Amino acid sequence: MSDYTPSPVDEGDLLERTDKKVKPPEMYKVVLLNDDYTPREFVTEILMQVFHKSSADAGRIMLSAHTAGKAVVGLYTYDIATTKVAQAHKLAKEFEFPLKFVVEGA
Ligand code: TYC
Repeated sequence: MSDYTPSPVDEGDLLERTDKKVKPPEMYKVVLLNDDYTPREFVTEILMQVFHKSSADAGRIMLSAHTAGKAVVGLYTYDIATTKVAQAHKLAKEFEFPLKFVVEGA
């Protein structure tokens, strides 16, 4: 037998949160930086494979970075943003391209 003795509040009552302690997570921008060496197709592929962008969105984001110098890829929690950027940098390094992303507070 267990020693557990339910308190009245455990006996089928719905526990409702009365304060507002649960905040949505802070979001961070992943920003794509232009460079003169990484092929456009490679950038587009990374945006599709790592950031799950459609072909059309990936092409638009790549072109925006190419012309403006940088482009926002999306908003993510800190862990997801830094993980995706690390994956993208690893792939770029494997192919010896200088492609860079930065994570910024949103
Ligand atoms: N500027 C690169 C070229 O002309 C293409 C490119 C686009 C590279 C966007 C990086 O974030 C970038 N090959």
